[in-house]
Amino acid sequence: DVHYDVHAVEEKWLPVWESLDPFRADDEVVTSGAKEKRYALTMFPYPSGDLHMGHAEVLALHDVISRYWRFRGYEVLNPMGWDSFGLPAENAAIKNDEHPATYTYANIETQYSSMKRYGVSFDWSRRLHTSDPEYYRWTQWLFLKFREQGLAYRKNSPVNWCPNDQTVLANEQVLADGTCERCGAVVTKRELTQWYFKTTQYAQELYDCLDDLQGSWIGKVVNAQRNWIGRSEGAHVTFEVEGGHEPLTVFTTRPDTLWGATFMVVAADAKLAAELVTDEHRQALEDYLVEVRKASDIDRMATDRPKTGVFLGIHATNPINGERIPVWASDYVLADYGTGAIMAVPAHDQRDLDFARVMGLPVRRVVDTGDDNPEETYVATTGDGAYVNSGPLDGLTDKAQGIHQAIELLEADGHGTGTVNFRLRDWLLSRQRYWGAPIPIIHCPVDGEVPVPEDQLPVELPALRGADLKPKGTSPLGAAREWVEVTCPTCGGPAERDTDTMDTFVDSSWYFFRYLSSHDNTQAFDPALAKAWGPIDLYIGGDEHAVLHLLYARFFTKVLRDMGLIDWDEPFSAYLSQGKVINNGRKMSKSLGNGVSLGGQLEEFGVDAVRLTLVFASPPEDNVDWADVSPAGSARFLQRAWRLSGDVTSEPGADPAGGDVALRKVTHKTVHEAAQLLESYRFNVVVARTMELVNATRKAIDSGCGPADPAVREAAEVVAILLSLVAPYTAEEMWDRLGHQPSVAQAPWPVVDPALLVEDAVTAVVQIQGKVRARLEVSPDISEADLEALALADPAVEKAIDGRTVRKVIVRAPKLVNIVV
Ligand code: ANZ
Repeated sequence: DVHYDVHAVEEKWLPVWESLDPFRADDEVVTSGAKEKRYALTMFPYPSGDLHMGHAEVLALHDVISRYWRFRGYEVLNPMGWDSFGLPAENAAIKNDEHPATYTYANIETQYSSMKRYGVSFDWSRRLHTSDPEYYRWTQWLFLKFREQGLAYRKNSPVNWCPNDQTVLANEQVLADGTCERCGAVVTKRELTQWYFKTTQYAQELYDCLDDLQGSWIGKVVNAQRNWIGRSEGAHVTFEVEGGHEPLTVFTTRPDTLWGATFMVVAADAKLAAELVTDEHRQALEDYLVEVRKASDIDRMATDRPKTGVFLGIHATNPINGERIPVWASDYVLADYGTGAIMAVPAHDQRDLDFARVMGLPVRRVVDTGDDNPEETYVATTGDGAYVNSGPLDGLTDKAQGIHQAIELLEADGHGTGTVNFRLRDWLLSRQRYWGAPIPIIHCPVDGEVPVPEDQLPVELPALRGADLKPKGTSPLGAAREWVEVTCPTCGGPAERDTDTMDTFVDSSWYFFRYLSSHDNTQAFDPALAKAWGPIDLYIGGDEHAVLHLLYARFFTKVLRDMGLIDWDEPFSAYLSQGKVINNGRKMSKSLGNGVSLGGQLEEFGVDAVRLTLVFASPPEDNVDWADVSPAGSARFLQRAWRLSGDVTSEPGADPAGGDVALRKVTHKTVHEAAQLLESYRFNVVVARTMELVNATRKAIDSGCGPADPAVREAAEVVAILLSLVAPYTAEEMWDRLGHQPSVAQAPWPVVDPALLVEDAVTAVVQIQGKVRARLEVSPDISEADLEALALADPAVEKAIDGRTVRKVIVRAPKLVNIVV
């Protein structure tokens, strides 16, 4: 009876849990207010292959908090599903020559049984897959609702194009080095008509609400969101252009430097450039554009990149001093930021200065910062300083004041206005790929864009069995002629379906609403349930989604609120991103050959040992290096914990009141601290405390009060309950052997007796010549030396000694000190 068979225990408890179904969330008790709710969410996986170590970690962490909340009496909603549309599944399917649906649903089943075996406390009755028509029907419905409000629209513009995946990408899907986040190919630009969500309409609110999330969201994610939205305060300034053109408006964060604007630059690939260029310079612009189309936005903005560009042959007038300045085109100005045109102030902007230097354009300093003159050094100065050559600003020394005055001057004579600009772009959502939700729009030569009537949703994907789904630059759906050719819902004439599908990030922007009503075929979700369950109390997920998914989900939430479907502003009250599971200091990868198979680890050590190892290894947000941890050690610890349950000889329900006080104190202190640690997500420390309690209990059994003492039972039961947060099988087995009915997940959370938390103190009496002079509160195990020192240092004692020589000190720790003078 010293070992248990981990796999046999897994086999034993899985069907019991299945029939007990202890994790089903009850809507009724929450809508009626009978119980307080907690909504625990973890990112749902893509069904590519089986679960891996990364999944194992996030699931283990997530389960700690969901199980804990349930113990504390909350009604917990803890759902799971699959993000089952998208490129990973489609690419894998193409590679394996399978239909994406076959591949996807087979993987879902594999992952489902792995999750079950992994023992996560999900409410499986709410399971969903975003590629099911019952799900994407509502994705399409939401798209139409967004469109009704002008929040989904189509426009023609240069878009990011992945030449490998042959599809467009949202800005968020292009990495900092200008490559595709999925396949690593260098992203280029293409001019296409595409669908967008108007995320920019919510830019200000998406930005402002981050202040409220600061503190309950992991800090780096809040910052990443802030940077991505990129709020800049500045001004729009309008310049008259010669040759009968429309005036040119620029966005600038430094209107105070207007006196130093010596030329203007428009984005070479913006329509504006083609409109402004004179016939004489047109060919040069077109030649230049061929080069520009090859570069990514990131490259283009890079300060250290050699500057290139062409003169457009025209001049503009600086509104503040009437100066005539040339207008150029270059790729360092982006077409879709601000107005796509800038006033160049080379003395105080390094990119402008580099450009001026290459093109031989004038440089004029207007702020003397005390640094060397940029006109000579070619190092732009950006700090505060005294304004020079700046008319009414001369003499000022404060940048904020300069900006303020410049805006006032511009506003006074109608040449500009103060404004706020955001880096955030509208979300490009259409994809030229098969495996996604079809865009529910019909294009009619008479009526234009016609929404598919709601009662005809979902627009189901045509099966296209056996068809070639390889990306060709246009959607494979175009090949399904019978599907494409429809009659127009408005005029009844011949029309065609939109053949693009939606970005998978659309599917995942609202799945946490669908969990509330996953089987409701009358609505996307029930607003009453959203009111009762929302917002999500803790969202755990990977860093890689810090910008894209979280931002899109926040955007959807705000739109749904404005539609009156929910009454909360932010979807995730708290957000935690887990670290990665690495090996030998490096990310696990095929090429490094350092991958660790989750299946192999589970086979060797069992589910509980793997889960415990992952939770114990580090705080949730830190990486876990599999080379530094010991699943074998975890397995040994679990066996040790389990042995306690066999050693207890008192009966279930034995009153611990008269039991061993020392052990009881450890037990109660452990429960008390565990609760505090769990509330602050310090799960690894909870495991450490549980280990200490196991040791204390072992000691009590072997060399203390003995196995019959009810304090031993109390301790072993607490071990089972705390362990159930990370090692549910071992905990269930312990609970059973301790004589209780399953499941330990339904056990009452141990009640802490505050009296047992008090650190003991005893009163030591200090006598001088037999007379009591002081009383000291000391620890019961204080040493004789410490007690003597304390007594002699006491002011009352010192006073009573009054400078006389101490002859003798008799110490009886911890109660008595007798001083003879
Ligand atoms: C004149 C100026 C003088 C500027 C100066 C800066 C310093 P953020 O902070 O990112 O919003 N800019 C505006 N539109 C641009 C575009 N489409 N592509 C590239 N650059 C653009 O940056 C705003 C500043 O970036 C603007 O302020 C503009 O240059 C430039 F001493 O105007 B500034």
